[in-house]
Amino acid sequence: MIIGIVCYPTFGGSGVVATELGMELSKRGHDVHFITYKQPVRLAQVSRNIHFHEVSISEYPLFHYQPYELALSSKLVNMVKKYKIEILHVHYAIPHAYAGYMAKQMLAEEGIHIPMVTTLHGTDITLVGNHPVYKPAVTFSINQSDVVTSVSESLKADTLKLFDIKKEIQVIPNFIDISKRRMVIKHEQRKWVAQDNERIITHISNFRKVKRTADVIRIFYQIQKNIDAKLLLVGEGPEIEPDREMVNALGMADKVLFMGASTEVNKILAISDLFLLPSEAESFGLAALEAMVNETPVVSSNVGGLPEVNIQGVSGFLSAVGDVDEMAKNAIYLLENEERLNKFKKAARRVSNKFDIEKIVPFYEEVYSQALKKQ
Ligand code: GMT
Repeated sequence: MIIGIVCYPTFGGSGVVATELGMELSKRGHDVHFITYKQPVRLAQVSRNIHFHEVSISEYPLFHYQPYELALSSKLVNMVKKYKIEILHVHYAIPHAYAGYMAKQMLAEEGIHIPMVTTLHGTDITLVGNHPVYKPAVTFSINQSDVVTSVSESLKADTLKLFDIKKEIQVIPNFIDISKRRMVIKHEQRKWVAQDNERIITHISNFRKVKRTADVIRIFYQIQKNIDAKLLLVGEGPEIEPDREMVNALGMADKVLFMGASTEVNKILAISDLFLLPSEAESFGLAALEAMVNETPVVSSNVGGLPEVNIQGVSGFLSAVGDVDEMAKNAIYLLENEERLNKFKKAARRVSNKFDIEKIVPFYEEVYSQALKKQ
């Protein structure tokens, strides 16, 4: 198949999933065209059957807001015609499903009928899409998609609750390439950030309010009072500066490392003993899955799709949002006993097997076939 993938090219989970999916599809013999405003960060390199087409916007002083949707839908029309793309797969409803629908309509005028698959990722539904400013356009573009998928059962339920959806929503969970992530360098690398006697606790996110990174720091504050430990904070976002101030105010500057937006996520997770994800909302929690595949158990909140990924008492523990005391207690319980920690590490890895890329990507291929049949 010749597949056009539209996504955000940044470090966010939806862009990561779209990029990993495209790379796997290309390995499986499909021709994949990424159409977005920048080369996706996880797209290692373009190859014979992976292509990247940049959507550029011509700035004009009259516009307070540059019309990205217009540029994207025009680019989609041109790329579909030029490369004979057979199917469009848009990740994140806003504005991709809307731009995809416009492209479909323009192409139909020329007798080209192309199906569109929309994958809902989370904030496009629960935080942004649900806002009255966007809601009618989001509802419309989901209903106009030929196939709609969501990354968890929980997100499907939220979508049906929040929007008037007439389409069936198929759940295809996020995935991970299990074969790529068997790191054997754990002990060598951990020396760079921690002493042998220290546990390494990690949090990775885009440091937005929804991630409750202040809770990460509060949990760690309690942990380090009981256990020698370092906290690695990986990522960038609006909460970084307030978080830095909080760390300093709590006198933990020498125990907390701000690592920035790293491309070495797997190496960092491979040396970690525990992953913290106390989010306010999380449709899936790809970062938790990435931790688990690296044998890092997870202490998280119990919102959204997290209970579908992090299994209570097996791969880690889940608590109510904001219950910092319970999360800290669970973290200490895991970290204080070597044998117990190792048991959870192995179990985390075992649970992650269920989400192996090789098991999940065929579901997308199946969805593409369904969508093509609908034309
Ligand atoms: O987590 C974020 O804020 C980024 C966001 C995105 O769209 O890139 O992540 C969402 O999609 C990820 C991939 O499907 C999910 O793993 C995240 O749980 C989801 N984030 C939220 O629901 C807050």
